[in-house]
Amino acid sequence: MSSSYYITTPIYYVNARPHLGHAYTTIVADSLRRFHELLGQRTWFVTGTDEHGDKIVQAAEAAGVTPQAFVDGVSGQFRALWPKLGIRHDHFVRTTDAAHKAVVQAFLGRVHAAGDIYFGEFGGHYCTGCERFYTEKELEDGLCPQHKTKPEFIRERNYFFRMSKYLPWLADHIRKHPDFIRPERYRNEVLAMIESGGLEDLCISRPKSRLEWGIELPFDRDYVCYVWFDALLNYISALGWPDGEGYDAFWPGEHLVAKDILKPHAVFWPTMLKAAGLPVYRHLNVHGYWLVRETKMSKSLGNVVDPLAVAERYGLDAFRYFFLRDMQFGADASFSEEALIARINADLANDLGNLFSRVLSMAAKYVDSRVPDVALDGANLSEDDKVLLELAESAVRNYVQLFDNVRFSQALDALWELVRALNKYVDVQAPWALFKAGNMDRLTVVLRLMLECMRKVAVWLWPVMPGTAAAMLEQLGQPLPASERFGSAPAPERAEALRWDELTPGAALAPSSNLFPRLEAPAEQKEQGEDRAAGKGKAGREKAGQGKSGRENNAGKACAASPETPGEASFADFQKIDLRVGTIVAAEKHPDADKLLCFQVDLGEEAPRQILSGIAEHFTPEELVGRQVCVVANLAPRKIRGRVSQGMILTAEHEGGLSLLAPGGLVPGGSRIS
Ligand code: ME8
Repeated sequence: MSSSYYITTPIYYVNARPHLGHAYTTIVADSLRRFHELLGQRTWFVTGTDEHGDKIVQAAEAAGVTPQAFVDGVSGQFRALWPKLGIRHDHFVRTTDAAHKAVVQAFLGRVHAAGDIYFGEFGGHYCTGCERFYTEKELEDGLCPQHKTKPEFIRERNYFFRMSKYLPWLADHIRKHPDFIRPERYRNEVLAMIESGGLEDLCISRPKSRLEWGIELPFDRDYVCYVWFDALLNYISALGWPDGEGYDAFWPGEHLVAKDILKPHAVFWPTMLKAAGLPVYRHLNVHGYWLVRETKMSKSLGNVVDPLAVAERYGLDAFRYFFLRDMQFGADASFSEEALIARINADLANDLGNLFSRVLSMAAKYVDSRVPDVALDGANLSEDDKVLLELAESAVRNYVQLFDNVRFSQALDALWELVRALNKYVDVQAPWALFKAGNMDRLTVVLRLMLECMRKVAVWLWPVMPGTAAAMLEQLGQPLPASERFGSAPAPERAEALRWDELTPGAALAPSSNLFPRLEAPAEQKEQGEDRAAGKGKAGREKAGQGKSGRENNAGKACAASPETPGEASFADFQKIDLRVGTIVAAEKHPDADKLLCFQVDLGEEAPRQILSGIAEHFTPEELVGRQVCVVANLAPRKIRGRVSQGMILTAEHEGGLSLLAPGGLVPGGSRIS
């Protein structure tokens, strides 16, 4: 592993405001940089704006301002957005910066002096949208394949870069370095592009008579540099090439782009570097498009999503998590609020949030919210504990390896294996039972082990969800250092993955946690959800049994199997039902349903549960607060009229109306009914 890590995003055109696609690339770059920082590497992260070329001139004209005023404005919007999305770049490069211009001219001078730039006449189909010439062969029905517009045929004298000279070397380099361009599908695409023989020398100038808004060629003042040749050089101008400290420390780095700009990054850029005698980048990481309603975002279709609005509505870290989890890196993915909400509820509220909430509430009850002072050595670990530790170690190892290979979705899934295993471990170890039995030795081991594993989860989530990770670590009594950087503390990945006694014994834990409250589904989904909850239709019933934890699964099956008139139940069937005594601590009418009451019921767990019951015709909410009731505690959660009900209150129907079942005398909340 190299001691330094340099990551870049494309520098974005300033002819449009930043949207969801730009936010994705930049958030991924930020996560990658944080991940490598966590591995103990020295990191550098550059993003910026691409401000020259025809497109910008046209956009400025349309806005009625000078190109400079125009680019200053939009570049400022990009720069202002990134911190709001939790992005911490080290340098923001602009192609109109004097330092960048000087680098472009120095680079052009070097390649020209080496004889790889020549003057010639050229006729081609020019697409303003792409800022490039197309050959006849590349057009589709005479139209630009990207923009579906008719390019203008232009014949003019220009400067050319001898790109074709370096193509055999490039093909060889790609073959010898399988992850130079990744994922593989793009590597194959580039090899096919080179092998097709369709690539020629690259026209790298525009006569000033046609375009003035660019960087002047150092060897001919009548020409400006082609926008792509200029833009690609940002990756080294940002490091102060040729003799800046940053260049020495961080080049070669790696790039992150979407598939739309594969060719300039996979063909133009490495051949440019080779011609100038510079090392090529380590990896080109290529992702697909975020689609909205199955199409690429575009202003004219009116489906452009504002990333800040999404982050403000659903929470920044949840949004970042969704981005990395829902896109298989390399393939296209569909963005929708429904998908975002489903992901937040399943992974963050149910799995992760619930884990923190349960364990911290138990720690509050049983160990006075202190990290138990107990060593996790072989002697006091049970078989279950050892299995959990092994699973945790392999989950973290897989996470690190997958993340490093830009397979973010699979990496997070690997980490979630640990989150899910922890939730299961709580169910199986039943700390409440250990407490009741006075088995504090075992209880402290169980709690400490879970807290240590939760710390692992928090640390490794930091690249993706920095704010949440900081909150989780704080809740675990291990606040991040004020600088909020892991980089300063060397954390070689294996040592980090294998260490288990990082928490400070006696450190104060948060008494409770509410990291990710469940979100409501949008209106149209709500209907479907209610149908499912009410068990209408086969699909609904089947879905009810698809809960993630074993507890939900069992309950789901019990639910689906419940016939109109109960037949004989085996003892094993009966044992599946978890009946408990609960105390109603709060009650209110459901705002949208006359017959429903919503209760908060204390079942001796970390927090009261919400349970809905259709008994509003028989009771007022006020008269029930403080009453004890019998509850089916392991019923799969159901959504009823927009609210989740986590259990069922048992009643007896009789001629006189309805009675609540209750124990004969006052008993502790959560007492088992058998
Ligand atoms: O191409 N899904 O700038 P650009 C995912 N200036 N990512 C998307 C996306 C989508 N729907 N839409 C845009 C340029 N992106 C040049 C780059 S680099 C030397 C010069 C992201 O503003 C993605 O990263 O058109 C894509 O490659 C980039 O924005 C294109 O940005």
